[in-house]
Amino acid sequence: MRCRQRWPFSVVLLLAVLTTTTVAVSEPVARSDSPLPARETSATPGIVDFVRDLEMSPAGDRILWTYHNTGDYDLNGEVNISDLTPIGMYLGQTTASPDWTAAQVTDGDQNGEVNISDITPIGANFKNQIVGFEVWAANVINEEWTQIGDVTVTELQTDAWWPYFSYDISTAGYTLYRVWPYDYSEEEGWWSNIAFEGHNPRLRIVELVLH
Ligand SMILES: [Ca+2]
Ligand SMILES: [Ca+2]
Repeated sequence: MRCRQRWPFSVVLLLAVLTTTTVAVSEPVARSDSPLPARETSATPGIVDFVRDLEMSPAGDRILWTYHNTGDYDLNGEVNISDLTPIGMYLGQTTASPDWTAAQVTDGDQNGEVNISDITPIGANFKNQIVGFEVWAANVINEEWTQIGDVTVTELQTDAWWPYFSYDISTAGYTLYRVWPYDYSEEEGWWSNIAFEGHNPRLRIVELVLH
């Protein structure tokens, strides 16, 4: 009797990506209304999802922000074919699952479940990259900003409700902070919001990481 051959799940996912999704690369955009220095931008590769939730710790010794690069399910900074693996790993997980904190990054279409439809964001964001973030600081918003450091995706932290970055500013000596994402070709994304003492846009990272 002849047995029907079963294909590995990863192969099925790969075929699904190649046949059902359209590859689209976003063009980076720089802010034109910012007092920060302007930069040249060009097309490809794409860098997306600027930081909206930069915040300072209550002690004033750290700035923190979450990581968002839709389709980068394995959190290595780039959306590519390897991001199919986490879909297989977390397939069927929902918001009710005990390990949803780990699985939720793979819910790329944000419908509350990891399933086959989460392949589509991989195709839609294919090759989008975030290699790291420059950290810039100033004392007055409209005066000169200075780059004081750099944080790479390899420093991503995963011990909270969502992957995040943390940068030590305890000896920096400034009052205002922003971060600026960049990719392999040093294309830049958008400036983040400004973090300063006493003003945190969401406090969600601080609440859940530091407490
Ligand atoms: Ca990836
Ligand atoms: Ca989903």
